[in-house]
Amino acid sequence: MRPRIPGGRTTVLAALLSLALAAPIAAAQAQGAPPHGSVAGAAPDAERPHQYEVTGPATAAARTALAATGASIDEVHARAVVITADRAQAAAVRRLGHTLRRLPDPPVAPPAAPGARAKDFPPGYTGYHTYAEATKEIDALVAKYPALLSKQVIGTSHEGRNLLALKLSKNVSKDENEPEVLFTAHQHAREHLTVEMALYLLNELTSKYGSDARVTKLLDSREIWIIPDLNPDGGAYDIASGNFRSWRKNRQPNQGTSQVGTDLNRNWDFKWGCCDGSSGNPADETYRGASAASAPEVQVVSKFVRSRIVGGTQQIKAAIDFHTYSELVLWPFGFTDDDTGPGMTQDEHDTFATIGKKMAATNGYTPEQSSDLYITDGAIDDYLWGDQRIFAYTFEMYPSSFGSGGFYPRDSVISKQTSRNREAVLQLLDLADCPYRAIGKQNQYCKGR
Ligand code: 0X9
Ligand code: CA
Ligand code: ZN
Repeated sequence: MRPRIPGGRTTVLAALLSLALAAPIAAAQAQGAPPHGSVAGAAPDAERPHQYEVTGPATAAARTALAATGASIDEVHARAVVITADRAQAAAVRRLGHTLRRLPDPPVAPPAAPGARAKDFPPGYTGYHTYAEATKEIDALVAKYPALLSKQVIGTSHEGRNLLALKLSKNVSKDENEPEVLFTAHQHAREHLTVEMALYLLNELTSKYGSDARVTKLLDSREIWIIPDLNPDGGAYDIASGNFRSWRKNRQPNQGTSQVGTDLNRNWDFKWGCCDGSSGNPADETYRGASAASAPEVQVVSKFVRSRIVGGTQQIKAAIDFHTYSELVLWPFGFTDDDTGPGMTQDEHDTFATIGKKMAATNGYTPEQSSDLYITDGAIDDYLWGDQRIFAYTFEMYPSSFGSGGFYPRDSVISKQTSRNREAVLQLLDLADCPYRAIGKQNQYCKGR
């Protein structure tokens, strides 16, 4: 059967959670998180959702039922979860019989002038890259390492921002017959740390080529794709008012309603909307969109992934999609509780689990099948595996809980929390020539490569 969330971790987190709940502000500050609470004069944002600690749900089935209210589940504990919900979703969760406790909002900056658009992250967060800053940094890296790094515009977001794919390899301008690996980030607008993860990888893998033996060998023998920002519109919207908006979805309007946005990680074209793992209500955090791949951002990236089928063979062998938060390494499937079944043999499951645990041993995250948390349908990792047979993982980055900053940890953590995943990334790159090597079955599955 599926592994349960290890008791040790849940116990520690439960203790942490109750500590933070007893004195949220003090606990948060003790751990280096930003001060919470509103600054006098800050404009209240009636629309913005809030985080709640919900006591009650103790099984994946109970959490899936809770997710059906349209709230997003941000943390999972043995007998409680943390959710993000608007007023209606919070009421629906209460109707399920659970007890809700509201958590402090992310920090509020002094109000911007009416109508003014914030150009940068607020104080304490300026180390995060806005879309414009990330673009500038990427262009500078491409100019500095033209033989190793190339940039393609693979399409545009709903609001017209460029969606980029960066390729890293020796002889980068040639399509060589080398195993390819894909790293994606920032499907969810408020998960800004994931863009920093992508930028860290771009910097690390270019600047260490020729001096670090492992990096050199991997760039010599792999083709690495990095899509650093799947949801630039959502990211910009999340910071535009000068206060964080806790926004999750993209910024695509929905017909017949004023409710904006699709949850990109419920919009992928594999078992889309199949299994109560997403919402059909445009008002919800986990709205799956009008149809599979209806979000332009998902369409563009799906098309890019399919473009890597060369001579009938998908060149991309492995992938990580970066999210925050909870410090987890997740693997498919998310749409079903079953470990194995159609589309997932025992050997495939064992390969996923073995590599997932190996990576988690390097960064201290908790490894598990994604449906151990709750059911999700239309998520990217299910698509990449189910449709393209790519060994695709989801990483939920720092922190482990809202007490350490939740979706909004300060910029001082960026360096430590991105480099923390270096070893896991290098291991996946190394295994990309034959993931089945992780379970000793390379001769059975990868002969003649
Ligand atoms: O709900 C999600 O999309 C992810 N959590 S987040 O807080 N970043 O929104 C978890 C997805 C888990 N399911 C799969 N990876 N399939
Ligand atoms: Ca190459
Ligand atoms: Zn996410």
